[in-house]
Amino acid sequence: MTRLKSEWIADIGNTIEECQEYLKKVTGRDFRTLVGNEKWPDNLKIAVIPITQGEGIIGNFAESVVAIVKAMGFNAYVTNDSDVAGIYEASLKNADVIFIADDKRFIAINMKNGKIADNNVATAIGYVNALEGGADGISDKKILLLGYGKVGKEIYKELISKGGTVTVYDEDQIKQKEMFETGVEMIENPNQIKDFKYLIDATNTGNWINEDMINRDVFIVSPGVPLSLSQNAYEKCRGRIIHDYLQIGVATMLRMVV
Ligand code: 2YG
Repeated sequence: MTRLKSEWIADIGNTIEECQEYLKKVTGRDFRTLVGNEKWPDNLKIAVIPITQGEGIIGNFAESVVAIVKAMGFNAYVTNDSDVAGIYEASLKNADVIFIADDKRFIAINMKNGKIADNNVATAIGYVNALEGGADGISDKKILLLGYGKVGKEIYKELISKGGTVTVYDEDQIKQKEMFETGVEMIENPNQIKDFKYLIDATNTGNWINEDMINRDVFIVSPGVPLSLSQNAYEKCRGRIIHDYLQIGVATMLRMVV
């Protein structure tokens, strides 16, 4: 799981509205409707608590989570205190949901009903739903999943549950062996990537896909950070690519706990 860099998320706060508009344009869904149309509570108080454990606080992280939740129409703030004191502060202020992340886990906890959402699972669910919206359904589509790590495996489960026909590409020989033994359809040659119109990229190596490696009509959703596409490949896919560092995962975490 990739540790975010402060500079990757520095602009989330001031581009969150345009990000949501782009998501709506490309998938027909916004942060509230990305994963189903269940009703949302009228008002929610959300606290984000900075956590100093391990490698410590990432600049812009808590503020970005607040910006995303505010763009969904809810009241959100970063606690003055960090860590346990911050959790206590949030409870004194009657927070309905708290977001906390250490070096190993990023979770949301509903303080009222005890529900917990993990960012890996939420990111997988959110991105599969973004693909479903952008591709206008999954069950009749051939999809290539790039990367069979923590998030990739969650995405694979979600795609299969939605009736998708999934092929996986992962360069790691151990993962290839695991996929072979568990009957996961796979390709081993990256030159076959361009045979697929629908891609989910869950790899965490940046800048390894150039424009002649992808299908000219590709629709790609990319939870993997940093982005695998080269700059010109990314430009070529404008309007047919969904990629962010936090937004879809955070929106889905909130959906999962309320
Ligand atoms: O509170 C803080 O500022 C830090 N303790 C946050 C640390 C987060 C570490 N985890 C990551 O950077 C990513 N796994 C978060 C999720 C990336 C999007 N999938």
